[in-house]
Amino acid sequence: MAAPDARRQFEEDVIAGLSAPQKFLSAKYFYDAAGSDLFEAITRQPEYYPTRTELGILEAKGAEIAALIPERADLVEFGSGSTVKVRRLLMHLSDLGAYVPVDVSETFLRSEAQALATDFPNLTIAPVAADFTRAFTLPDGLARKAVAGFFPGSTIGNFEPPQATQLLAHFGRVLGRGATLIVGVDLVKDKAVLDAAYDDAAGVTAAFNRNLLVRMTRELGATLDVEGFCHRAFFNPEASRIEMHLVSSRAQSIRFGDHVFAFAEGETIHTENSYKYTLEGFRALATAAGWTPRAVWTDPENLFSVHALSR
Ligand code: AVJ
Repeated sequence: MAAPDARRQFEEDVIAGLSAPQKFLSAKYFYDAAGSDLFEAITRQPEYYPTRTELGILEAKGAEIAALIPERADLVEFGSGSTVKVRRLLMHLSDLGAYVPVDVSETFLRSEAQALATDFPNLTIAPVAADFTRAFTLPDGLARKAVAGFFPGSTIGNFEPPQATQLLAHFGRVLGRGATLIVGVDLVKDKAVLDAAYDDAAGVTAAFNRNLLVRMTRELGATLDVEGFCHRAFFNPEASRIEMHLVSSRAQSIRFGDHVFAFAEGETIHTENSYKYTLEGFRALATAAGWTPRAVWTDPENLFSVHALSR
């Protein structure tokens, strides 16, 4: 993390999170360079079904999904990251106005846009470096004949349901009247399948979770024992979410600067929630956010869903 503002923000959030009765950290801190690589590795684990299942849906139903995006529309992708998924739509959208990837990582945005330009030479690409959860404006010069949004990956699952509603309403304001929104949403399923997806046998998700501790030592100069915490992930059916925690295997403390955060044996840092929806549950959430559910596609096993909404 280069920017001093970003470092200070991380420090403030660590202090606030480790001072709470139930210690917690925001899942957004998983994604430094090492964490992003670990996430890519998670998506290749046999137990982690979401990425390959969503890609399968986009592969099989891409033409149908693209048919709901109006001609000459500008397509805005929120938190674009890699362009693997949007390519499954772009191949069916020869008359797009512009593709507008929105991502906080400016370097990644540039390199991905470059690669996409090579493969889709007729596509207008207008990247925006911004945090998609905050107010931002679409680039000048878009035709805006119609506007569509794309939000794959079940990233929506990282938000508490009221915040997820607010986020979809925010996308509505960014995209404007008459917009279409395509959202990927992970589904409630057998607990054993969910638990395994977030606790793979190879230990990649465990390393991803522990990377938060590694970041604290490297970026904040924290003194802590990374090996003194273990990974715990489980589906909480009452809250309909996967919870990830770092569990202290003994009484110990994390220190940096003048701060000392004491842990009892078994005490946890809650590091992530990943909400799982039913089809009806997600439609209700979208409706509360001012969208009208139009269509939904799932895989044959009903593991994952892709929703088309309009407003
Ligand atoms: C990127 C938020 C969709 O919740 O499945 C994967 C993150 N965490 N394994 C998810 C994650 C642990 C992932 N999302």
